[in-house]
Parts: sequence; C-alpha cells; structure tokens
Amino acid sequence: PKVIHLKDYQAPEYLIDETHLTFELYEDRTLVHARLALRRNLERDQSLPPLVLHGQELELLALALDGRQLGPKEYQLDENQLSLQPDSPAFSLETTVCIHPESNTALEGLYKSGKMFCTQCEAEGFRKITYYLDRPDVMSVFTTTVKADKKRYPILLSNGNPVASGTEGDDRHWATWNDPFKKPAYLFALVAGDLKSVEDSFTTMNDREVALRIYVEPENIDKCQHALDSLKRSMRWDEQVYGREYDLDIFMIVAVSDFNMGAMENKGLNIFNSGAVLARAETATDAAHQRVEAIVAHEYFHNWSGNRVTCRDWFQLSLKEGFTVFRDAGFSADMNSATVKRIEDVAYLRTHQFAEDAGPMAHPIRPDSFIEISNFYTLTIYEKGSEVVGMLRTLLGAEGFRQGTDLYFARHDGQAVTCDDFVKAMEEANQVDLTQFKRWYSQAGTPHLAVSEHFDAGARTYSLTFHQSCPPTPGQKHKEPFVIPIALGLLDQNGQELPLRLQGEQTVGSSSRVLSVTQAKQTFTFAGMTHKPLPSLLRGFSAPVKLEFPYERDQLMFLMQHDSDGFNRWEAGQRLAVQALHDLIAQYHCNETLVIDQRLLTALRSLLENDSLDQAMVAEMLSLPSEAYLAEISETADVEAIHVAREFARKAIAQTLFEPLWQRYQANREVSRSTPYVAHAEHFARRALQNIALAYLMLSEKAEVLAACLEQFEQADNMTERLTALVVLVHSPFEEEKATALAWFAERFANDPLVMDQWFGVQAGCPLPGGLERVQHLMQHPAFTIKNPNKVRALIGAFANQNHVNFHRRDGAGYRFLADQVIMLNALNPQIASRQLSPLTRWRKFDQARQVLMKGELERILASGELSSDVYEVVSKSLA
Ligand code: HT7
Ligand code: ZN
Repeated sequence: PKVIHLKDYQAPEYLIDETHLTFELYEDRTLVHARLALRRNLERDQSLPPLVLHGQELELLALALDGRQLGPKEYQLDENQLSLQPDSPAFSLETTVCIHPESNTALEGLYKSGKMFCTQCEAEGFRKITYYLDRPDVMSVFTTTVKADKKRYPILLSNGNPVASGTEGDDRHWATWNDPFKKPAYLFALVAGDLKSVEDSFTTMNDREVALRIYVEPENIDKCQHALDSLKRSMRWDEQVYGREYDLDIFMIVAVSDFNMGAMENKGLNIFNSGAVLARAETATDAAHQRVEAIVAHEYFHNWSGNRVTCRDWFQLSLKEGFTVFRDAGFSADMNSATVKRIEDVAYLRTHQFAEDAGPMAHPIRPDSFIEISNFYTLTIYEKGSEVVGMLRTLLGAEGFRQGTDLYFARHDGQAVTCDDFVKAMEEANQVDLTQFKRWYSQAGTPHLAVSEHFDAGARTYSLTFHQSCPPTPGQKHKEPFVIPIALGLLDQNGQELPLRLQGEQTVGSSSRVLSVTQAKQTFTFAGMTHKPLPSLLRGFSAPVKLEFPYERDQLMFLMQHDSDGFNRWEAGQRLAVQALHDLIAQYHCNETLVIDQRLLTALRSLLENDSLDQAMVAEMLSLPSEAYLAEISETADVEAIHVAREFARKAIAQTLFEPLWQRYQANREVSRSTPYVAHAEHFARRALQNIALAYLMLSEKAEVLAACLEQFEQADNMTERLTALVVLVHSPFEEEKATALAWFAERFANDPLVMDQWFGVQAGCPLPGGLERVQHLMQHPAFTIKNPNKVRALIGAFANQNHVNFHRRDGAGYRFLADQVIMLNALNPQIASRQLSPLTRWRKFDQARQVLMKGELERILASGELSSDVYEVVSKSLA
C-alpha cells in the first residue's frame, strides 16, 4: 500500500463549483447520476492536465463531457480512479454509476443500516458513491435528488434546505435538497427510511427561526428528548461563548444502528450512532446521558469548526477535531461539574492517549504521513489535539483566545485551511510569536517533566527547576523542547495560597499563575518566601505531560485537603493511591503478605465523613487508578500483580470504611428511591457516590449488602442504578443471584439493542476466571452479530480493553481469540477490524513470554491473506 506524505501536498488541478446528484434507490442496486460543473484551478497554472477523479467499487454506466458521451478510448479507468482529458478550462461532466449499498458491510459510502439507507463519507467514503475529487480542499455547492419507494422510504433527506418533492408513478417518490454552503464531499449525507421525528425550533441570536428535527426508527421515538434538549443548549452556548450562529433553516439528526464511530457532522444532516443519541432514564445510564450531550454538542460545534472552516488535507484533521473536542469539553464543563469533567478527561488521556503516544502508532497531532487515513482518527488527533488548543488558551488567556478564534473564523470562513492558519490567527490576534509552541503539532510523544525544588532560608527564595525531555517515537529520535505552560500555586503550612513574585519582578502577582517552561532545563525562583512552601503543580493539568515531583505521602494528604485547585486535590489522591498500590505490587513480587498503607485509608475516610464536599468529587476521589492506568505507568506491566494489588486495596477500603460507605450508600439510595430520575449534575453526583459505595460494600459479601444490591437492581427506576447493581452482582461470588439477574435483564430488554450492548459489556468486562469462555459463549447469543460495530465494541472490545486478567491469560488464548476476530472483521469492516487491534499493538509493555505470544498473533494476521490497508498499516507498524 502507498504511503501518503504531507510534504507532497499540492493544490487541486480542478475545482468543482456545482454538484448535482440524483440517487435512484432500489433493493438490489442504486444508480447515482452526477453532473459536475468543473473548472481549472488557476492557482496552479493555465495548462489543462488530465482530470483524475477518485472512484472505488463503482460500475460506470455512462460518461459525458459537456453533453457528449465519451467512448471507451476517451477515458482511463482503474480500481481507484477515472482519468480523462478536458479540452477547455471550464466544463461539465456527467456520470452514471451503479453501486450496491445493500451489500456494503464496511459502512463507508452509501450503505443500509437495518431497513434504512444512510451514508458515511468522512474521510474518503464519497468516492464509493460517485466519481469525484474526493479531497477536503475541493468545496462545492450540492443539490441532491433522492428517489425511492414511497412505502418503504417515506422520509428522504440530504444536506441543506428542502426545495422540491413529488411522486413518480404509483410507488415511488422523490425529494430535492439544496445546500447553499460550499462544502467538501466528506460532509455529504443522504438518508432514506421509514422514520419518525421529534421536532422543536431554535431562535438564533439574530432572531432567525431554525427547525430542529431528530429522526429515529419508530420504536425509539421516546428516547430523543435528551438529545434535543442538548442540541438547544449547544446552540445557545456556541452563540454565547464563541459568537457562532447556526446558518441553515433546518438542523437534522438521524439515529442509525450500524455506524463505525460515534456520529458525523454532515452539513445540516448529522448522522449519529443510535448509542450517541438515544437516552432515557430506564435504558441509558448517567454516563450515557452525558455522552449523548457531549456528542450532540461536538457534532453541532463542527458546523463552524470543521464545516464553515474545514481542513485543507487530512493531515490537518486535528484542526477540526482537536479544536471541536476542546469546544465540547468546555460545553460539558459548563453544563456539569467542571472539575469532574476535567478529571474524567485527564484520566482518559493519561491512560489511553499516553499509551498510544508510547506505542508503535505514535504520531504528532499533525501527522507527516499515513497509509490509511481512517487509522488516524485517534486519541492523539482528538484528545491531545484538544489539550494543545487548551494550552493556547492557558497561555493567551480567555479573552486573547476568543480574539484568536474570532479572527480565525472571520478570516477563513468558506475556506479549507491548515493548523498553521489556526496558530497564525492566534498569533496575530494576540501579537505573540508561537513558533516554538508549534512543536506540539510536529513532534509526537509525551514529554516528561522532572521538577526539583530548592529552598534558601537566608535569601528567602524558593526555586523550582524543570527538566523536560521526550522519548523517541517512530521516525522521530530527537525532540526539541516544547513550550509547556505550568499553572501552579504555592501553599504555606496552613494550606493558604502564597502570593507569587518571581525574583526580579516588582509587583506581587496573584496566588496562582502560569509559568512557561521553554527550555530543556529551566529554573524559576520565587522571592519573599519565609518558609519552604508546598507546590501545587500543573493545576488543572495545564499541559499533557508526565510530571514527576518527589512528593512525600504526608504532603499528598495535605494537598488532598487543602489545595484550592479541585483537579490537583484529586491528583494528590491518585498519586497517594499509586504509591500505596506500588507497595502492594512490590510485596506481591516478593511473596510477602500484602499490607496497605493506612494513610490512604485515613485520607479516604476523611473524604467520606465530610458532608460538605461535592459528592461527585468524593466519588472520583474514592476511585482507585484503573488497571489500565497502572499498566501504562509501569515499565513492564505485570497484569496479575496489578490486579491482585488493586483488588486487595479495594477490599481493604471496603473493610475499613464499611460504616461510612454504608451510611453514604443508604442515605443516597433513600433519596434516589423518593426522587424521580433527572439527568442533571447534582443527581449524577448523588448516584455516582451511591454506586461506588455499593461496589465497595459488595466486596464485604455481607447479606445485608446483597439484599440492598438486589433491591436496587429490582426497584430502580433508572439504568444507572440498575446497571451498577448488575455489574457488582456479576463481579460477586453470588452465582445464583447473578444468573437470575442476568436472565431477567436479558428478557426485559431483549428488544432494545443498546441495552443488550450494556448486558454484553458487563459480562465481557468481568475479571473472574473463565472470561474468554464466557465471551465466546456470548458470541453465539441471538442478540450478538459481528456485523454491528456496537456489538463488536460491547463484547470483543470490552473484553480486550477492560478485562486485563482474562485477555492477557498466560496461555495466549485471549490474544488468539482477538486475532481471529480481527481476521474475520478485516473482510467485513476494515475500519472496525483495525480499531479492535490496538490492545495487541501494545506488546512491548508486557513480559517476554506475552510479547512472543502477542507478536505471534500479529504475524498470523499479517500472513492471513489479503489485508485491508487499515489492518495492514496497524499490524505492519506494530511489528516494525
Ligand atoms: N468527524 C467524524 C469522523 C467520523 C469518521 C471517521 C472515519 C470513519 C467513520 C467516521 N464516522 C465519523 C466524527 C467526529 O469527530 O465528529
Ligand atoms: Zn469531530
């Protein structure tokens, strides 16, 4: 397969001003007629080179240039393109192709999800619909007519505004849509189905009425309100926080069951994985409600950051994705608890993105090359990309950042641009030079930041010295220093924040400030320090780095109680827990009796006994670092030791803190029992604490806790409480109750595929022995199908990513199982196949014996026959 390089980018030879499409949808084929108004891109030169259009899996039925049918000698066709020679700088091209959505299992291009037709064109799916310049810097005005059977497909949708509709004979009808905004083909969408909608309207900041519609299959009509409310909140927030107004007369969301990712921001017609839009109390957890809110916002925000201003090429993907994740995180923080949102995002980044950045697929947020762009919808592009935008905001301040985004949107509206253009807007709006900062775009890897301190009592100074380094990543041995914004404060013995003045400064600044670390080694000295302070470093996780500071455990306990930065209070607790867990892992390695550091238990007790704390924060602080995070921070991950140590610590917490946990549990469950479900932050917080308490309490195996758990499972009016009860039962030794609960749940929710996904996920993640056999058995369940990506993620994905002890079985059966699934998926759905591969790519993290087994499976995949470019790229880079 061909490697594509950023350095080879060239502007397009031709542009497409207008795109007129007509789709004739049938059960056994679809005909696509395209009429394109093309012209030479004079930015290149005045010559007339051949026109080379992308096209894959298309059967060409007719081709005409300026109205004249071309004969076979007048064009060249191969697997990936159609070339012909234009004879004037502006011309029209008409094509008719036949495609087969009914047998498209890759879910890219036009395909069928259940009984409905839908599309997924990002990144390069449009070329599976018609011959086209399928690249994001070719932007065109689209007019689309969809023709289909009236009864089967009463709803016919495409981008933009509806302009005409009618019938054709007795059985068929048609609708025409026009999108006045120029857009690249990856934002094209079409939907045809028997759908119902919920409707509302939104009045924009300039008093324009926008119709809002969410289309779903009829049985899901009662699960749309939360998404609709989230959409309205997103629209208002984007006006208030970024000054962005919606532009069309209608905004539509369609929920589909078969979808490779979460959702897609097609202009005016977002297509969503049903799991990212449907939510109601009885069937979706609090986490699912929050996910729906975040994804609805994310896709809506793309209307400006992605659609009005789009990417010049796919190397610039983080321009829209990193920025839009940053925007949706800001929205979620404003709608819920900002600190809890930050904690969740950082925990996720540090566990999963840091692992990616340390693995064989590591790449900068603006990659230099790729084989298959679908493989680059990564945590690095999205989550680290968002962190990079966040660092810009930290360095420039909220106001300067907003001036930068205003300039960016105004300057580039209607254009396809680069990450450099974004940074330039920030520079020019703020009169700053961000040349060094741009290394975050070009260098991969997670920087290490080792910090040391020096207190000089005589001089009354306190110095912090920062050493930054970044490990080599594929193709990048040596790294230049990054600009690392360090938000920090210094605490005195009473936990008070000290005013901060750097040596040489005249005025005393505020008690929290941002230092910019720009050199490999750099010292900052604070003046006026009568006593040695305790530093609170990297507040709010102000940069995506691994920070080391030699904190003593008592200091961490002190920060947990006194730090004014909520994120760092949590962070101190995590550091304390990691140290305590590392003790246990060391004891396990030496075959010693395990003994937990009592200080961790003391710290957690004082959290539980303090009623004035935010319950969501208490729940976060009670959660031990995950096994995946403990593996990520280990040089070599010892799966068994990590699991044993963490389970031992959980049991110690459950035993020592039984009373306060039981009290908190009962109090919160009582409120839950008497309060109808509300999807709101305060209620999320109450249930979060109740549920983590229940998970600890069940480890005691006491009869009264089992009874409470069963009561919660049976009586809860919402999925958050019911699913937690099911999870803790499944993880418990109460075999009879577990089996009864699982059977009852499967029967009760047999007709709800998204709830069945949760049922599969609970069992796939269960760390008790026999996990692989349980998963293999569940693959035979009538509700499971490997053709549905949500099912694959719920069962195979949850097993390989969340069930470490079972997946990493010593005999390698877990690895063999995953490789078998990847080989099968490679033929059906290459994007899903290559995403499922990622646990195997981390083989360097494990002991020698496991490394051999994991590599062996990667080699077996490589030798298994014809591989998609998606799977080939990940496997070959992992073995390199
Ligand atoms: N921009 C969207 C990306 C996407 C996608 C990419 C590859 C294959 C399938 C896909 N479905 C959606 C989603 C987003 O970030 O908003
Ligand atoms: Zn996105």
